[in-house]
Amino acid sequence: MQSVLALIGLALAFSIYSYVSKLRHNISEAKRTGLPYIVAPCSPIFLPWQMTHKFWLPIIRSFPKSWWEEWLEPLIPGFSYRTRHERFARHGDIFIVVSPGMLFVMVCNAEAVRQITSRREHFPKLTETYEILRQFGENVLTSEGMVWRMHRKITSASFNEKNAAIVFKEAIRQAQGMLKTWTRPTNKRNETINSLDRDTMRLALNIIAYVGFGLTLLWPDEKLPEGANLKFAKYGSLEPAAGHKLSFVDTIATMLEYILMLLLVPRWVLRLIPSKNTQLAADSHEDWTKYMRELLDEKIEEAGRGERVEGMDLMGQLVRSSYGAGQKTGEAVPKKGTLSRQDILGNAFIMLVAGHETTANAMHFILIELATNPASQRRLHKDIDEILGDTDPSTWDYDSLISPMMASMLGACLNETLRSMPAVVEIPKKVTPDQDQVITMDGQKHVLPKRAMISLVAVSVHRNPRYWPAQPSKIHTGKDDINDWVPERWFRSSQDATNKAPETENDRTEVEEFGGDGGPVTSAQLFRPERGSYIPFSDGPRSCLGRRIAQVEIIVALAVLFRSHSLELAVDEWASDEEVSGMSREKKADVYKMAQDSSRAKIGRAVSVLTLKLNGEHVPVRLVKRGEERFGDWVDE
Ligand code: HEM
Ligand SMILES: *[C@@H]1O[C@H](CO)[C@@H](O)[C@H](O)[C@H]1NC(C)=O
Ligand SMILES: *[C@@H]1O[C@H](CO)[C@@H](O)[C@H](O)[C@H]1NC(C)=O
Ligand SMILES: CC(=O)N[C@H]1CO[C@H](CO)[C@@H](O)[C@@H]1O
Repeated sequence: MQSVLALIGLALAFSIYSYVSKLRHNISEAKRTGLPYIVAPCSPIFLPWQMTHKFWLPIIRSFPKSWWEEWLEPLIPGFSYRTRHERFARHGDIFIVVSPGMLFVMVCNAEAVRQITSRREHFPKLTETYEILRQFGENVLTSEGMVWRMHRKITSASFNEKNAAIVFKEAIRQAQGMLKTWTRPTNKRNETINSLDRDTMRLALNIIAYVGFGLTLLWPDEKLPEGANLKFAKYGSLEPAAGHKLSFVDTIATMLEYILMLLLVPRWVLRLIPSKNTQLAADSHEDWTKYMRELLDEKIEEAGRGERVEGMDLMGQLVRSSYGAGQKTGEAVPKKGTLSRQDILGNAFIMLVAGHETTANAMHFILIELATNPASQRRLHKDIDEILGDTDPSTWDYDSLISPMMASMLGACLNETLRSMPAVVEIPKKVTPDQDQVITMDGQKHVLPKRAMISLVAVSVHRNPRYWPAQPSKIHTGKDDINDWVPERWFRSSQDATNKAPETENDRTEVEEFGGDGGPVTSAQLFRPERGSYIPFSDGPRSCLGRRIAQVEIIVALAVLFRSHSLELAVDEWASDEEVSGMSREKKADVYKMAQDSSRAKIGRAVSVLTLKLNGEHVPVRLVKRGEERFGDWVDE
């Protein structure tokens, strides 16, 4: 008995010794960097902590504040969106969270961001955080090194201006589909829309299915447009195809809805749990795998026959670059040194994950913010009228319109939403495992020790007053507007901004070499954030491949909606339609103010689950024809 106790005591003493000595070692490593640091009992990404923190928080907080005040906040999941720029204002543009397990470097400095994103080999992606996304196959998002180079080279070929123009057309069609479901004659007029989140998800899904697979998906009641590829009609159908439990659309939508469950829990475990949700999740996964195999086989056959579908069709392009025509006519054979079958499936899946929720959430937030900020919406209307007049969307021409649209309120609303609510709130990187790396900040050199983890905190660098000139807030008296949604800031001339660092020739060629460039628009009157201070799509060779596509589809959808309509916050919670129509302007403004406050509070409570989104809440809105607004045409004048 005594010897068991002695053994336990020894083991305990040893773990304390080991814990303390690891911590001391890492503290001395942190000192070596010359950067500010805080010491914490574990790292912010320590999984057991992340999973159990809710249990510990009240216990920790019951101790004197001075014991935990310094380190606790950055350890609580959701820290960066919740605290904006506060912690960096306190510790500095970069600070390190030191724990026995690792150095975790939080970065909110444009100069450092530029170096870390451009030196890909020195600061590789922290691919471990994406491990769960690899189970459908190796792909461009989750790989590193030579494998990544090959994937990036082959996938980026599709992301060009020609395809952006094709997506422009499809986005018009899809946005019109969404508008129709909102204005159907069967809908009661002046009806509150409670489904913005679902509808923007559907919009993004329909567009990404087109981008990824060349498929034309429909809105309820819609018919296939002329010239659509009938062979693929089974995927566009709202009924399950033969041998499937779900329709293709439902398969994807369901799978994406349960994505975390599917990625974390093995399928056979899901099958054992007798709940509707787990069974549905497992079904969607099974159906997805089947649909994808069938689609891939069809595309390989097509490639063998030398055919191709019209449209963007990323998967078809991957197949064509990986399979050549065989000896027999119509036979497709794999090419050496290209993507395998599994690789193609992996990339197809990752394009959906990377391009669906990100775009949908951006669109969702833009719509809510426009309804919450009627003055900005009026300016948007004005810009749309100037650029597009009352031309029919089907006549809109990508080449002549995309630049003026991007440089108008359409682009400003998008840019501002991705500034304040970036889909990816923190971009994970690390220092090479075998060598320390030096970065320069404000003329000082800092050694970042090998194996340190890095987080480029997008949401905080987007609110760093050093890079974002602010004006007095119109919403919160006595504060500046850096935390407000103000698309107009994109029209403040860059001359006002200090520290303007021109991008170097080097940066340019790197982006072009790897594809995914944002296009040529520049204009002297626009605010241009310093490079590295605005990273919703990350930057450098590993920046977002779909950036141009995402920008195009979002501003086109906005143009289609707002050329003819206004979006207002619904005020049902505070007053009925009858009450509103009997109100004085002052009373109406008060009611709207309550809806605005409520909407802003919900946005403030957004959480990041894979991407940043509303936390199970929704903001009800009303779509009205322009000229029939109850509030939108005068509130906040
Ligand atoms: C508003 C919409 C979008 C946002 C905010 C966004 C943001 C990002 C960010 C921040 C990254 C870097 C992630 C990291 O380094 O860890 C990224 C990578 C990527 N994105 Fe997007 N994205 C959007 C839309 C899209 C779309 C529509 C597609 C595809 C059609 C796409 C495809 C990709 C791919 C393939 C990568 C990986 C690139 C690589 O690692 O080489 N994204 N995106
Ligand atoms: C928004 O950002 C894009 C680049 O990402 C730029 O081309 C466009 O001009 C910006 N729009 C405005 C109004 O600043
Ligand atoms: C909808 O609201 C507008 C603006 O208040 C009003 O003019 C119109 O009559 C309403 N339509 C119906 C059907 O209630
Ligand atoms: C950056 C760094 O030095 N991190 C180290 C902190 O301590 C642990 C445990 O000793 C090491 O594994 C890390 O490499």
